[in-house]
Amino acid sequence: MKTAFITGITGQDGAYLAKLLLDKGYEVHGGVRRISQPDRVRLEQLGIAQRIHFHDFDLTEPNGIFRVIRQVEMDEFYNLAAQSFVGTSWELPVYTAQADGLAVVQILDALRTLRPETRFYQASTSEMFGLVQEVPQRETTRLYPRSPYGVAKVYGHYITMNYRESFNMHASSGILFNHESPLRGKEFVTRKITLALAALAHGGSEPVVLGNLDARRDWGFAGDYVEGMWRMLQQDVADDYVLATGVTTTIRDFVRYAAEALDMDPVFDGEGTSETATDRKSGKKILEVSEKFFRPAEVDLLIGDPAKAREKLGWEPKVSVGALAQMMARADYDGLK
Ligand code: NAP
Ligand code: F7E
Repeated sequence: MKTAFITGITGQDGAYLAKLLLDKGYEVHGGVRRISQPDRVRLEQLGIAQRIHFHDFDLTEPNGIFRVIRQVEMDEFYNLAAQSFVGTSWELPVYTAQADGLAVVQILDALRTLRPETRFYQASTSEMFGLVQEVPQRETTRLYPRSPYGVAKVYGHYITMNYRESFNMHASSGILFNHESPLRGKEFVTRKITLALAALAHGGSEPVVLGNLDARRDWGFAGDYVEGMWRMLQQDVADDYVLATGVTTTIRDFVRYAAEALDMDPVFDGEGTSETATDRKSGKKILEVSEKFFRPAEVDLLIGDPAKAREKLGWEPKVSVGALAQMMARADYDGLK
């Protein structure tokens, strides 16, 4: 039986990855930070909370990182914990740099010292491409991050490569494009949309208020992406891989897909902050735009090329963006019943 340690196990990806590894027969350990009201709701929703060995863990505490790596006899270490919300990274830039950048080298260095044979996964991101220098984006595309989050993740990405090359560690970095699910945090745009539209479908009257509707994202299903993370650590040689669908969609079209899944017929009207959407069937306003949700610097277009992952890992995304919007909208509709 293999043993895995997952940081960020209470998050969206941590929950799906823990489930995948338990299903494969792993012993799963997870790092959780101290908060006033422990919240393991995603792990409970997947019915696995009781099967996980929890450890106190905070990305900003180097001594704790060292201690947990000494204590747990692990074969694989998945570093999924992060300050993962791009918008907040402008408000908490130093904390974001510590959690998403410096903590990565603290983990790698503890592994190098205590358990150099452990296989390591770093949660890198398409946000590193930012102002994209190539379309579609692949492993070799030049990085141009556009937020403190993206900048911090670039450090985590390069230090993972550096420890692999310097110390021959089995350290891989997954450059994952946006991936969503019914377990997605409520502040991310897809879940914000599906929750608000589900409430409207239940008779509510509050439209969803969004920022830039023209941004494009390459959205996949989180359940598919954690399978790719695991496959990276099963390779003989560590490497970096893009996981993406190769399809890009505007925020506006995601609203359209989610609304249609809830039997609405959205009609968009106006431009910029005056744009709205109305459901033709009920006559209700379902969307407004506010300056408040625009970012100081935007990532306008993301579209990934997952050819290397397909070829080397045999990885394929299985859920289209339309099916994803439908899955999330229906889950929120049922959840609000
Ligand atoms: P998420 O749902 O926001 O989960 C983040 C996890 O990190 C949570 O378990 C959170 O704990 C934990 N965490 C945050 N700060 C911490 C700290 N200081 N110490 C210890 N744990 C801390 O994120 P996700 O969507 O699952 O993403 C997983 C990883 O992939 C992140 O590194 C993210 O940046 C990266 N990523 C995500 C995507 C995506 O589209 N989802 C794409 C590319 C890369 P709490 O539960 O206590 O908050
Ligand atoms: O924004 C636009 C916003 O917050 C997507 C994280 O998992 O994926 C995620 O980062 C787009 C942006 O995700 C609203 O301006 C419009 O263009 O859902 P998001 P993100 O910033 O792409 C990457 C790959 C990660 O690594 C991150 O950890 O949607 N947008 N209106 C809005 N976004 C939000 N959140 N809220 C709005 O009202």
